[in-house]
Amino acid sequence: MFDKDKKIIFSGIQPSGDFTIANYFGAIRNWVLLQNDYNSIFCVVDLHAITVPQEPAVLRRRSIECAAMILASGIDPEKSLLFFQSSVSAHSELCWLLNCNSYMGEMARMTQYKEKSVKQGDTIRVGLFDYPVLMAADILLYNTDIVPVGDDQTQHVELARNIAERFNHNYSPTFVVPEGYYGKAGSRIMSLANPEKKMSKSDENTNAFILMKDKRDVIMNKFKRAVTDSETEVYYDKEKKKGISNLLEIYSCAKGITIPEAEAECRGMSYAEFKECVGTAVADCLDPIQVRFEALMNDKPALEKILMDSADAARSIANKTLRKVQKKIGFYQFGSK
Ligand code: ATP
Ligand code: LTN
Repeated sequence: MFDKDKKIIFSGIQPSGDFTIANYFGAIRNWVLLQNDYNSIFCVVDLHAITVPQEPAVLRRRSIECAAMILASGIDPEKSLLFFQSSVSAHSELCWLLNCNSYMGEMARMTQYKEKSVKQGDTIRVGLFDYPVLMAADILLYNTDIVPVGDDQTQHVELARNIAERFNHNYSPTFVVPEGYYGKAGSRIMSLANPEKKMSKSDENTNAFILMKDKRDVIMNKFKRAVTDSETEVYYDKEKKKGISNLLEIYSCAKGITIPEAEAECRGMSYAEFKECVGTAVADCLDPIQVRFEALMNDKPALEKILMDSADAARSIANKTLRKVQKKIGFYQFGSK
């Protein structure tokens, strides 16, 4: 399936909540475009999701729904691999080996850890601290050249690069040093309830995000309530008009146009008219994805086959890397001279 002349991309997404339009515009939509030009590997990272508490039955349902939503968005199983992280044990195993080559100091600097640990009080899981090393393992197992993610993951991709370079230096060249890829628009969609904060699928305020599963009336209502400002004019200014600028960015993503084009279309509208336009554009963009999602969820055996076949293919690539690393580290090689 993979073409030797093409570079490799890998990306992951957590089944920590139903996907939002930020996950779609910031990540999944880019994957769909990139899969034509790269050997593409996508992973529903369930091991990452349990770094914060999850209800087992909910995690199980969400994991399969997340996979279906990725396929419904246009990931083509003929071109790309899509599997659950927990199906390929090499992810956990390489994570341990990399843990022993990573430093507490560099991990303690991770802003996502600092932000997420605040919410956990005195029950912060060790896994939450270790999250970026598992992410490095995900990436490095597949000789990944490019990692398409949203802006919030820059620091984690940088850490994966540092871990790869250090390992290559301490042992001998082993890992490909990956590069981050950030889409032009939509790489940082903000919360509708607080445009100072990024839109996040695990936000406790359901008005903060639009889910990819949300029906048209819910979408229209959430946009109606979106926080803006006390002016009346629609124009783009990321400093002064965070709420409106975020809506313009969402509109441009949903319509597939640039922000200046979106601004030109919407200038002169009242805030109420503008919000209605954004809602309609988003609902129109999600409509066909929701139809495909329902169809995929109604054929579980076919969906499971895609995930299992992909996991088999991923496992064979990942195990090769893992064996190479174990050998370099000095684990005993049976049958060697
Ligand atoms: P959680 O709230 O559980 O941390 P999340 O919504 O931040 O989840 P992730 O699963 O961590 O989403 O990220 C999946 C992908 O979506 C990543 O590539 C990430 O960069 C991208 N992404 C997440 N939030 C945004 C956002 N607000 N704008 C653009 N891209 C985003
Ligand atoms: N931490 C990522 C999800 C993720 C990921 C990866 C992304 C886990 N492993 C490997 C790219 C490559 C996030 O988006 N929050």
